[in-house]
Amino acid sequence: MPINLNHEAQVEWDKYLEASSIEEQIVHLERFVGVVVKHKGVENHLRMAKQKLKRLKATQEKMRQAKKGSGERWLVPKGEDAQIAIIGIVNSGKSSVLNVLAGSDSAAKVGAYPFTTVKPEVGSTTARGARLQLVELPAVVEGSVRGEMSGKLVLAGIRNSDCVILAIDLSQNPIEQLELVLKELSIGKIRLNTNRPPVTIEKVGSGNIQIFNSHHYEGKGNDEIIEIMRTKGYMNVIVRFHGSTTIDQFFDALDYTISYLPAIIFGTKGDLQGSKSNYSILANYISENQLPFKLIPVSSTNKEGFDDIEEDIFEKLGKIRIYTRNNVGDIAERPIILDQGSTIENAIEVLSKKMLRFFRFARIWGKSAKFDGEKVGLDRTLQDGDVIQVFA
Ligand SMILES: Nc1nc2c(ncn2[C@@H]2O[C@H](COP(=O)(O)OP(=O)(O)OP(=O)(O)O)[C@@H](O)[C@H]2O)c(=O)[nH]1
Ligand SMILES: [Mg+2]
Repeated sequence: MPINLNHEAQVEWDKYLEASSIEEQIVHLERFVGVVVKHKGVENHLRMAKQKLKRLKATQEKMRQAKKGSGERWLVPKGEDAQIAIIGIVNSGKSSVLNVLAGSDSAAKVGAYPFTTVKPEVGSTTARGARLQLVELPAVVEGSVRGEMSGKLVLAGIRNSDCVILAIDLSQNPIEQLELVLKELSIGKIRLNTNRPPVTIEKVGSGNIQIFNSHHYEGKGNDEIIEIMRTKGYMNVIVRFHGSTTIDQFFDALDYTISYLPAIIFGTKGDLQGSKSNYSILANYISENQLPFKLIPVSSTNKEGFDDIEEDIFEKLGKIRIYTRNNVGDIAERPIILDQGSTIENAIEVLSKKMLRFFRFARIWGKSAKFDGEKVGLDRTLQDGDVIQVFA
């Protein structure tokens, strides 16, 4: 935390914390390093700032390379709090959505012809203080999973993300688009808005295959479970069912290569003719088939429907915001973003790994505090909006 900073340095530090892009962060950190008046009290802080600067520059370079995009550089390195993949069939309005969400931070080419985007396009935006890196991936097509139109790279790009925006063009048949994308993703081992199966598998030294709570299993019982596990090469394991599990879910539970990602559907081109009736058709289809998707109609051309979208994305991410407080009681404006269930230790890891070694205790305010300023250790679980002060 900033300690006894001279005014110019404090100003740059605050601007760094509020910056909404890597470029801005770098500018303010560089200025901070340039203007900070050095004394014993700021040594650690300065060292941390320099390390951050180095990391940011490395990330920036990687992003530059990814934008240039040779085959191997397709995976956009994560430089922000979360990476959001914008996906959909060809011409569904992905680049247009990216440009609206990222504003001047993106200049993805929009074209009336198919496959305008052939490499990932990157932009960024913020949601409740979290920095979101937006990555438009080239279109998902029939056969992506077999490698059509760089399909394998597209699917790898989706797996690399933390959340998916699926663009469905409301001026075209929406159900065909949804089915095509979900089919490719499903074969490509990507599950959207699907919980992991409620099964845990623990490898043990001996004892064959032991099964607990098999009454939750909706298949044919223990013999079938054992047979499936044997064919998958399992020897000595404890299998626990924590809730009702179908056979398909059981197969999924045994496959560690499946990715589970939160997702939102954008119904795009809401200003075009026929979009209203296609919206209803898609909404009905989603509810009749109990598909777990929120459907948001937007028009990139008219910039309509985007008002609450950052909120929706933040909600989907399952992240929490933690604010830090310095020794004079100032609370940082920009939160650090952590996964739900994170602890004080996880927060400090983000702030500075070194701080962990010299950790004494922390004080905490907010939902996780029994009372304001409660003294806690590294293992205290945090909740959204908590304020922490670290003593090291
Ligand atoms: N009327 C209208 N047209 C749109 C809207 N969004 C996109 N378009 C048009 O749809 C076409 C495709 O838009 P893009 O944003 O390039 O779509 P894309 O999914 O990125 O396309 P590819 O990268 O080629 O797969 C362009 O002609 C856009 O002008 C919208 O909200 N309203
Ligand atoms: Mg595009």
